[in-house]
This record gives sequence, structure tokens and C-alpha cells, in this order.
Amino acid sequence: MEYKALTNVLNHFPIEEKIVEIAPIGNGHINDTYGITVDTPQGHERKYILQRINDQIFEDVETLQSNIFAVTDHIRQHLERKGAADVARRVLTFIPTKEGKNYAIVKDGKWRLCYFIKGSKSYENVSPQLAYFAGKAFGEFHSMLSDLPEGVLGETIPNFHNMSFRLQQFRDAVSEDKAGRVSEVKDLIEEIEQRAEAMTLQERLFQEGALKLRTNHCDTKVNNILFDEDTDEVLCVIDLDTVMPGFVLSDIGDFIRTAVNSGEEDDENLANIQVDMPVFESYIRGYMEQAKDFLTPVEIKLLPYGGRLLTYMQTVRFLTDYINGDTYYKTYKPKHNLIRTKAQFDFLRKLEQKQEEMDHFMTNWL
Ligand code: ADP
Ligand code: GN1
Ligand code: MG
Repeated sequence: MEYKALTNVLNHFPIEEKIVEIAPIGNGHINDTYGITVDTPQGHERKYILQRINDQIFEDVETLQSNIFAVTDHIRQHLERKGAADVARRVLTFIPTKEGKNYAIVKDGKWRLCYFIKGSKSYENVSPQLAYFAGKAFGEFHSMLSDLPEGVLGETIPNFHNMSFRLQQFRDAVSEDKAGRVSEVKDLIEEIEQRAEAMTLQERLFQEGALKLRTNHCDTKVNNILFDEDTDEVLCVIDLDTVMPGFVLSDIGDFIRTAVNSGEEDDENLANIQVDMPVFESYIRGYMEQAKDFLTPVEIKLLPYGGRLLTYMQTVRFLTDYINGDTYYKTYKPKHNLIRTKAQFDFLRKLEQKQEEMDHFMTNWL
């Protein structure tokens, strides 16, 4: 987007400093993110993050932004109560508009602004040491959100991680075949259907009362964690658009899907895609240090299943989008959603081969 248009957006926020640079940031598939560098009157540089919220996907931006303010306030209170150091870097701080609203409505969209967390970085791939820190961070995130009163958070995308619903969308896409791509992906469709029964276990367990709803992040890709540039410790969890009631497997699962895969989400060279067991084990160790007291044995046992489930869900979602003619995810090359589908499916098969080893690892906590 043009510099001039972005400065117009910034005019809605109480920023008086001189803008030095505006640059796109990150690899998100949904929102548009920019880093804004300004000069303070004291001659220091300061940075903000400006994001255009994708309101095709997040239809209720009011609820979305109210969730994000509620979650960040709640975490800030927890950190202050326990006397944590450096609170400004441990939770995102969003800046209301000049009119006191929690996002700005501008001609070409809906925008929010927060402070850039200084001395932070995010990774696309992690070492076992970073995975251990990440596990602890998500354990702490879940534990801090566990006393958020029921009803505070709205569902920003209904049925977001409901596998039965995602399969329904997939089947609808197949029967409509809007983009004429179904014949090309017949084999993949068949392989997805073969796993459908096993992959809707979570919804069945919930109906039987064996799984409970918890507040979840629902997008725990590895690049949604900020690490300290110098010490590599986790500062905070970001990208809070999808924080909502859900199952704990979602958050463990999406980290496994991204961080335990030594290849890329859209890797065309399937030989790069391997299950990194040391990363898996370190992450689970870090997570369980924080979470062993509040997880039920059913949840603990199912954590590796969560990795397969979220990988399967992502495969189904990418393929659905491919079949629909690429209307949901940003794509950067021809057949990008099909390439993503194949890479995710390959990782799923490789996770399936490690099922026994992963399940055995969980017996440390059972
Ligand atoms: P997207 O929806 O595009 O994934 P994110 O909110 O995850 O958007 O931001 C994209 C990237 O921008 C992150 O992976 C991180 O590197 C960087 N980033 C986002 N917010 C901040 C922040 N407050 N401070 C520092 N870096 C940030
Ligand atoms: C999207 O915004 P981003 O890139 O962090 C998507 C997630 C998917 C992910 C796949 C709102 O996340 O659900 O898991 O892409 N977000 C939404 O990489 O659909
Ligand atoms: Mg992100």
C-alpha cells in the first residue's frame, strides 16, 4: 500500500512523532502488517505495528478488537500482580484512536496500532532450546487466561477449529467444484476422507463430556511468538485475532504442525519435511512444566493427536481454498494452496509414523 495512504491511516491515532520509515512485516496469510519507525522529540527511534484487519474474514471487527483489548488487559494484570519484570515487553499494548475507539475505520479498511516490542524477534523454525521456551510460554498463556470470566470473549470466527465443520466446508467445495479443480485432486480428496472419522474425535469427546472448553489462542504458529533478541527467552505471544473458547489440542497442535516440521509450510521439496523429535520433546517438556496441574489425563494423552489433527485440519483448509479458487488465504505463486496442501499432507503422514513414539513420550506425565 502507498506511503501516503498509510500516513492517512496513522492520522487517526495519537502519534505526534515524525515518521522515518514504513515497511511491510511478516508472513501472515490474512492481515496486512507494517512496521512504522518514528523519531521521538528526544531523538530516539521508536517503532509501532500497524495492521489492516481482514474484514472479509473477520466480519465482526468490533468483537475481535474488544477480545484483543480484554485479553491483553487480563494478561497485563496477571503479570503486574506477580511482579513480573519488563511488563511492557511481555504483553502487546494496543493504542486507541484519537476518538478513543479500539480500531480505526478508514476509507480502505479497518486498522489497529500497537507498540513494536523492542529487542524482539520471531522465527520460522526453532531449535529444541527455543521450543522449550515456547512450550513454557504457551503453558503460561493458557494458565493466565484460565480465569478470564466466561462470556468476556466472543467467537471471532464461529467453528474456527471445529473439524466436523471444516469437513463440511470441504465437502461443499468438492460438490460445487466452482473452479473446476476437483478432478485434479481426486487422490487427495480420497485420502482426506479416509481419515475423517478419526479426526473428528475431539468433537465426539466434547459431546460425551470428556473434553472441556478452555481459552485458546487458536493460531500458535511458531512465528506468533516473540523471543528476546539477546537471550532467546520468550517475551510474549502475539497475533491474538483468534483467541476464543476451544480445545487445548488446538494450541499444542498448531505449534507441532509448524515448529516440529523441519521444512516449510509450503515446501515443494518434500525431503525437507521431517519430524523433529527433539523439538517436539522440548516443547512438550516446557509446556507440561506449566500445564501439568490443570490438564486432564485425557488432554495429556491426546497432545500428540493434536499435532496430527491441526496438520490434517490445515491440509483440509488449504485444499478447500484451492478447490474454491483461492478466495481465503493470500497466495504468492500459481497453485500455492495446492503446494501447501501437499506439504501439509506429507507432514501428516510423517507424524502418523511417529505416533507410537510420541504417545510413549507422554507417559512421562500419565
Ligand atoms: P499476521 O496476521 O500477518 O501473521 P502478526 O500479528 O503475526 O500478523 O505479525 C506479523 C509479524 O510481525 C510477526 O511474526 C512478528 O515478527 C512481527 N510483529 C508483530 N507484532 C509485533 C510487535 N508488537 N512487536 C514486534 N514485532 C511484531
Ligand atoms: C492463518 O494470519 P496467520 O497467517 O497467522 C490462519 C490460521 C492458519 C494459518 C496457516 C484467521 O494465520 O488459521 O492456521 O494461516 N488464520 C485465520 O498458516 O484463518
Ligand atoms: Mg502471525
